[in-house]
Amino acid sequence: MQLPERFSGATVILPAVTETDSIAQTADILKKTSDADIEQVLVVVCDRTTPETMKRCEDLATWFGPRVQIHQQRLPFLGGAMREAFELASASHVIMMATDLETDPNLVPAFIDIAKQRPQVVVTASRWAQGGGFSGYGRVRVAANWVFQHLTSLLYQTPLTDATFGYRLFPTALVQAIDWEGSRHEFLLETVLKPLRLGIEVVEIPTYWAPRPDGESQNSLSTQARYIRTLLTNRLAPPNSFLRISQRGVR
Ligand SMILES: Nc1nc2c(ncn2[C@@H]2O[C@H](COP(=O)(O)OP(=O)(O)OP(=O)(O)O)[C@@H](O)[C@H]2O)c(=O)[nH]1
Ligand SMILES: [Mg+2]
Repeated sequence: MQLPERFSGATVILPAVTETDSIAQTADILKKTSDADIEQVLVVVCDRTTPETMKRCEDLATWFGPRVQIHQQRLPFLGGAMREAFELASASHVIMMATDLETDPNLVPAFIDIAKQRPQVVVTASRWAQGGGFSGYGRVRVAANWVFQHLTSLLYQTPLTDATFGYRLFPTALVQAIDWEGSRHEFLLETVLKPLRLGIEVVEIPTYWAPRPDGESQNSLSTQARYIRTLLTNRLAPPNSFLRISQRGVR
């Protein structure tokens, strides 16, 4: 795997199912804060994407012109969407985020600043880092999240504080070298566990989480139960098995 020597541009991945106004707000912020650094805007839609959301996705060309690519996913669920987007990414770095404003687009310049200084690291947003936090997440959910984060730190021997939040920047070569497995939201967890076990440095930046202003979450309790399996299997398997066969032995 040949990690990039420098940051030359970002592919921003925007998955969408039921979002409307938040797509336009995301685009506004991205354009205002990071226009010059965005090389590709990869929108991923599925058969559950509503006609109104689809229309809002098509409108993204108003902000980004030919940089926008709308991809109809073939693999199901959020993991499938992200895995296909990773394959299509063409910039040196890729930013995995959402269109529901839960991944604060104002943070994109901070991700990119780190990538410019340290092009080979993964950058991840943390709600538990000093300066971050939650509002409206629910006390039980925050408590369960805290327990899960501490279990992850213990099992993976890492000081990172937020393994489940799917707002990250990666070198594109890294995500294209890994043989990803997760199909639903547990994929978000997998995207930090596999790089960690491969010995890739992961840097955290704090973020504040607030619930989405429109549309519906696609995450469910049964999906969240899959996180445990992801946590254990990625701890037990040998790291070399995480790489595509063509990448093994060439690190
Ligand atoms: N293309 C596509 N996008 C998806 C799919 N599932 C979720 N998304 C999008 O991915 C982003 C995050 O999904 P959410 O369902 O809000 O999940 P979450 O915010 O991680 O989880 P919660 O905090 O539990 O709501 C949103 O922009 C969704 O529209 C999917 O199957 N396909
Ligand atoms: Mg969400």
